[in-house]
Amino acid sequence: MSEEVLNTHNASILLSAASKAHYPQDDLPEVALAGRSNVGKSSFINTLLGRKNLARTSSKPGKTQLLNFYDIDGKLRFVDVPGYGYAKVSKAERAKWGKMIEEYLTSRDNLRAVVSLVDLRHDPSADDVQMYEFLKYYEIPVIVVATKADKVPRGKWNKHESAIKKKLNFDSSDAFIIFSSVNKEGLDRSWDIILEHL
Ligand SMILES: Nc1nc2c(ncn2[C@@H]2O[C@H](COP(=O)(O)OP(=O)(O)OP(=O)(O)O)[C@@H](O)[C@H]2O)c(=O)[nH]1
Ligand SMILES: [Mg+2]
Repeated sequence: MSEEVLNTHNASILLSAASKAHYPQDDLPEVALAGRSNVGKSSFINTLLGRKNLARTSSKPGKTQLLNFYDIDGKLRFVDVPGYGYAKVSKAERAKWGKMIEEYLTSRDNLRAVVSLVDLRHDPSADDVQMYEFLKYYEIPVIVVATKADKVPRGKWNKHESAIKKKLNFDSSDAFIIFSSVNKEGLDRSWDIILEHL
């Protein structure tokens, strides 16, 4: 599939689901977005779809509570996953979150790849490392997107990229994309790599 056959602006929220029984029942390919709360998952979706606020973004973390399925031109779906690592979440809620995301990632046949978002400015958190290891363990194709690149001077990108890769024990056969929702750095490459996975 290429961007020529995919009208990326023809996108809408399809449904929100907490468990398998509520997932869409067809075999369209899905790409899920995972990452720390506030890292920019919803902004990434909006940027790729050229929309301002289709996926709800917030400066308050922990806003996305369910798996949100977005339909793109009836051909592909993005699945916005609630962010992890938000401190003000109870133990019980965290456990519920863990079950929800694990169920989706380990059982969903539609899943083609996970975009694992990290913040280009910082070393990955323990949760980031755990998520990457989880995806590798289950052999789920992963695309690492280092976001908020507009906040790091271009001359320091390489240094930050190396630090992130080292901490993740990054597999050099995975894609690594430097991205910004503010200036659209990495937008074309993100689409190219996502479409390669379908
Ligand atoms: N400067 C800059 N800010 C960004 C970028 N991406 C996201 N943000 C900001 O970061 C905040 C969080 O973005 P969201 O897209 O809501 O993050 P999220 O990962 O979906 O957060 P949760 O839904 O809580 O897990 C918002 O204030 C965004 O405007 C980026 O590339 N550059
Ligand atoms: Mg979000």
